[in-house]
Amino acid sequence: MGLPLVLLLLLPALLPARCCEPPEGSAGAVRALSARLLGLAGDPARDPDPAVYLALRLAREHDPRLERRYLERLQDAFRHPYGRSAAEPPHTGRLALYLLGLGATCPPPGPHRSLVTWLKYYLEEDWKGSRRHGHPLTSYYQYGLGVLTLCVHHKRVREEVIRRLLTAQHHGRLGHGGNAVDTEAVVALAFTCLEQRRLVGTELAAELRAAAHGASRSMAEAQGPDGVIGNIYSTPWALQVFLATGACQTEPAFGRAVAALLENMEAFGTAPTMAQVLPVLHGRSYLDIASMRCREEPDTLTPLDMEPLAEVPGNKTVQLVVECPLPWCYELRLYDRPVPVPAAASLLDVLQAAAALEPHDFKFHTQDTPQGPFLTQVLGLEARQEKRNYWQLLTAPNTPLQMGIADYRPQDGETLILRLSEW
Ligand code: B12
Repeated sequence: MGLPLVLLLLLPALLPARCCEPPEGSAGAVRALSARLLGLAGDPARDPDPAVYLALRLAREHDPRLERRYLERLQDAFRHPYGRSAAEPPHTGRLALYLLGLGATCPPPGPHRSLVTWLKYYLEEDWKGSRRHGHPLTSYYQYGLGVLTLCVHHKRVREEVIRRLLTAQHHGRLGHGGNAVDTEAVVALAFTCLEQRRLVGTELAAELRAAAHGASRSMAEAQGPDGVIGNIYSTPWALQVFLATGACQTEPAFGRAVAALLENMEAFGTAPTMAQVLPVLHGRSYLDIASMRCREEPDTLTPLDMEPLAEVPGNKTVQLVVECPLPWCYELRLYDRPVPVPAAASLLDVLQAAAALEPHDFKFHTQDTPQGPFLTQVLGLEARQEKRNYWQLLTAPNTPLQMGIADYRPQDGETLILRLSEW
């Protein structure tokens, strides 16, 4: 005899909360972070970012009106006809994120067949690039995001395109600048999606399952004693993999990593970082977009304004160093000077102060990205995407910063290095 009907109906209420969700006690902090992201999303001065929209959609509570308005702004921003000139790399990652966002919209927007076709085209371009140069034209992160998105939209991807990722993972080629966790995680999410949604034959499915589980295991092994996997900003990505593969139910690293995020919530103070951490704090991964059902959503979230930064009186001095260790540079150390700035200054403020110093021998350029200003040029030397070099930010003697120029606030007496590096 089975369980009586009334007991069956009561069962979900009697069972403990799913073990893959963050602890009950963290609900208030997670809700406050969601509300703060909502506050930033309501600011018309900020460009809309599909990753922010995704985080709002994957949350447990909503503000449907504000989400709708954000979607409209996003649709406006992505309306321009697609295409690409030979000079720029394909828009694989941006379009993939936007399509993931559309996939998470309730009710679903009209068909976006032409955008899916564009994404397939970009992915093919990236694939051709990876055959020619040994890496995609964009990055393995964007290439992985492209495969994941097509899978979430239930679109098949050519086996060769998938095999490129398997080979790269197998040969440990997914890393950049020493931190590979974010990229490995995105790729493992793509593998898990393809396998779970049965978009590939049984043989490849088994390979993808093994690869995703291997990635999940190596992320658990890479966990530090503080619970962090890679760094604090890549930890949410590792958690998405534990959630998507179901490893969250058995893997002790899962609970430790969630605890690390909850202990370090102040690290997630900008819209893009909040957007990366919130889905996992709601117990969700990007794979959940594939199974989202449009039900009544609780209209219970209200935007919260960010507290202004505390005023810090006084001044500090930062030593600014510019290095060019690449073979074609005429000299290693191109600049080395103390720069006096107000105590609350960011690295961007330091660069601006250096540019204003006599005899005006320091120059730099930035490019706006959804993550903030990206340093592209220093002392007239431009980091070139196609040459895969970039201006790396370090604190002396040799520690790469985990934040961009606008977010990092150096200490008094700190030495900061801008180093032209390869990735
Ligand atoms: C690939 C990548 C890079 C590549 C980008 C080149 C390229 N053409 O792809 C390189 C190696 C150059 C790079 C550099 C840096 N990166 Co990076 N990068 C990534 C990664 C893995 C994927 C980004 C991506 O393609 N997103 C998808 C596309 C569609 O979105 P997008 O917003 O258009 O992406 C562009 C910008 O994000 C920009 N970008 C990449 N990294 C960074 C970092 C900052 C601070 C800014 C403002 C922009 C920026 O390049 C992307 C491609 O054009 C992310 C991982 C992640 N979880 O997001 C880290 C990530 C964004 N990077 C990070 C960091 C810290 C840096 C550096 C500051 C490291 C350093 N110490 O020098 C530098 C930036 C220095 C500078 N010059 O301003 C952190 C940011 C954390 C934070 N607090 O916000 C992340 C989250 C990695 C991590 N887990 O720590 N990065």
